[in-house]
Order: sequence, then structure tokens, then C-alpha cells
Amino acid sequence: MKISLGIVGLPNVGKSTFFNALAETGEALVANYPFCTIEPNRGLFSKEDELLIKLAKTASSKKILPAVAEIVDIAGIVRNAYKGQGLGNQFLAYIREVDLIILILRDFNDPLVSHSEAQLNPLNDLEIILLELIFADLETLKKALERASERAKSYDRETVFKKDLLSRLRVGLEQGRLILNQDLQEEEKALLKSYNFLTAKPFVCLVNTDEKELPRKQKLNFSDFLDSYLSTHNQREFLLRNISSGESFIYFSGKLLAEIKRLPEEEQQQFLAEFKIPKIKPLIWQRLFNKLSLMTFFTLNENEARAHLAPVEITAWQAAAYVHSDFQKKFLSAEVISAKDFLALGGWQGARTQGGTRKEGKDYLLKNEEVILFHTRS
Ligand SMILES: Nc1nc2c(ncn2[C@@H]2O[C@H](COP(=O)(O)OP(=O)(O)OP(=O)(O)O)[C@@H](O)[C@H]2O)c(=O)[nH]1
Ligand SMILES: [Mg+2]
Repeated sequence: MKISLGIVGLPNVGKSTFFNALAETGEALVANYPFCTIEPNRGLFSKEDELLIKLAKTASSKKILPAVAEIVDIAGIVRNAYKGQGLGNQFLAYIREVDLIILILRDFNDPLVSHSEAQLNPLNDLEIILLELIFADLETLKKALERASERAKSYDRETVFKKDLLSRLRVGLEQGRLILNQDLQEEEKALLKSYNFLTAKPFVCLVNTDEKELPRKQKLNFSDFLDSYLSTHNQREFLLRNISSGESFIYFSGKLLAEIKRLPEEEQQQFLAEFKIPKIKPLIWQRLFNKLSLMTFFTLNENEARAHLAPVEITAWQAAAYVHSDFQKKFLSAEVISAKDFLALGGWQGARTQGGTRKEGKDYLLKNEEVILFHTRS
């Protein structure tokens, strides 16, 4: 399953610096002037997975292939970007492609790195970005509504239903509520998929913090975050309407991440421990699993041990397609065992002789961390 994360934020907030810290392939240019990034930088980052390493050892697999996701470093957004300010609104299309948005907010002072806003206040960054996404969705909605209104004259049931739904979304957006937070039925969500609305996408907030402040700020939840900066009543109302007070942001220091990346592996660990900084990659993976309701399943043989990402509640038949399209076309059955039992019983052979594996059909609902072997027609 291909998963993609997009980095979004005002110019010069450390988006490309964060991209470089995370991406294992691809490198972005980092510079102290705004709009340094124009075309998106794309890279991959993998999930460190101790369970996969143990499974590979037990299955004597030659290669280990961890779960990977794509990360896309996008150009900076500014006020009125939806109208074409800054680099125009072309780059909004790149945000439409991603599954999860990583919002980077600036909370570091540095006279050498200019800031597009007069004051340093990450609450303002957050408000500007969310509003720009709302305005961009309102533009999309306006066009979609015009099309639907023309067609609705024919009174076809589905078009009328769509038009009503789009009108409701518009009212919600005009009241400052992201589509993500609007009350929608599953059927309505499915209907909206093809529009790729920006505010329907889940997002995670990351705050690029002065390194000295990092130990203190790491513990803040969203309520504390709101209390830490100057804000107006309207700003608070708007933000609280869209972000739950218990949500926790990720605090990081772009400067430290860039320094750490230059060190050899052993020294990186020491550095993190000394400054009491948690590793950034596992934090991102944790949010990714949570926001997108993902799970992992494994395929294991002598050649490779591989972790796959999948949405929760996936059937064995759907899972087959994530491994190989042929596995789905020629699906006969799935041999399934939990990773824990696979390890305890010493691999496929031990598991089979001790009755540890089960034969399941197409409709079997996979559970997190199961090992699966697809049997297919020849
Ligand atoms: N002092 C300080 N500087 C930082 C930090 N993180 C990034 N920078 C610097 O800020 C400048 C901008 O960083 P980038 O990563 O290029 O920022 P960006 O958000 O990608 O910028 P655009 O692509 O122009 O929108 C660079 O000079 C970085 O070295 C930080 O935590 N502290
Ligand atoms: Mg950049």
C-alpha cells in the first residue's frame, strides 16, 4: 500500500530541513531565503521494525524489507496562496496527492533566517495554513457546485444528493470548520473522495522549536500550546473548533536534527540521550498509523521478510493485492499465524507440525501483525 506524507508550512520554517532528516533517499536544498523549494522533493523513509528483524531471523530470510512511506517536501504556503500569492496555487495540487499532511510551524528565533510573518508565533502559522486550505477548498467547491447545479436541473437523484452535500460542506467551511471535522456519513465520505479536498485530509502538527526549549515543550498538549502564545479570542475559537484539546504536537529542532544526521550511527544515539530528544521517525510512524488507521502484516520466505502497510479491517483477498496483483487474481486460500506464535513455534515448519497455522478464505479479516502466506492457483 503506497502511503504519502506531504510537508506543508510557511516559507523558511524548516520544511526541507525536516525532509532531509527523515528521507533516506533524495536530498532537498536548504537555504536561509524563502521559497527555496519550488518543485517538490520526494523521498522514502522506512519503519524501524524489531519484530520484522526477529521474524526474518526465524524464517532465515536473506533480505529484510521494512514498510516504507513516501515523503514530499512542498513549496512554502503564504497568506492568499489560494489566490495565487507567493508561488501561485499550482503547488496546492501536490498537497492533494498526499494521504497525511505534516504541518510545520516555526518557533525558533534566528535573525539570519527571515520569517514571512512580522512576529514569531506558531499559532499564527497554524491559523494561516488552515485558512488557506479552507479557502482553496471553497474555490474547488464553488466550481463543483456550479457543475452540480446545472446538472441538478434534470432532478436526477444522485446529482441532487451531491449538490445538497456540497452546499452543506460550503456552509461548514464558511463557518471555519475543516471538512475533516464535519459530520459526514460513510456514503458521503465515499462520494467526496474524488474531489481530494485539502481539509478532508488528516494532519499532524510539528513545531520547529529553539533547541534550548525542546525539553520543556516536548510535554505540551494542544491546550498548553494554545496557552503558551498570544492569541485572539477568534483565533482560539477557530483552532479549538478544528483541533481537539488533548491532541499532542511533535516538537523538534530542525537545527539539532541536521546536526545529528551528520554524525555516525553510534554517536547519534549518544546525542539523543544527552539532549533527551526522542527519535523523530518512530513518532511520525506512530501518528501515521493512528491518523490513517493502518496496520502491518508480514510475508516471510527464504528470500525475503517483508512488512506491508494496510488499512485496518482488510480482508485476506484485499491484502493479496498489496503483495502481488497475481496473488489476488489466482487466490485460493491464505495460511495465517500471528507473528508472536510464528516466533514461539520456530517458523513455518514448526508452526505447521504443531497446528499453529490456520487456513483462511477470501473474506477473512486480517489482524495486526499477522504473518500470511497466499496459496494460489497455478
Ligand atoms: N536556527 C535555526 N535555524 C533553522 C532551524 N531549522 C531550519 N533552520 C534554517 O532555516 C533556513 C530555512 O530552512 P529550510 O529547511 O530551507 O526551510 P523551508 O521551510 O524548506 O523553506 P522554503 O523551501 O523556502 O519554504 C535554513 O537556513 C535552515 O538551516 C532551527 O531549528 N533553528
Ligand atoms: Mg524548502
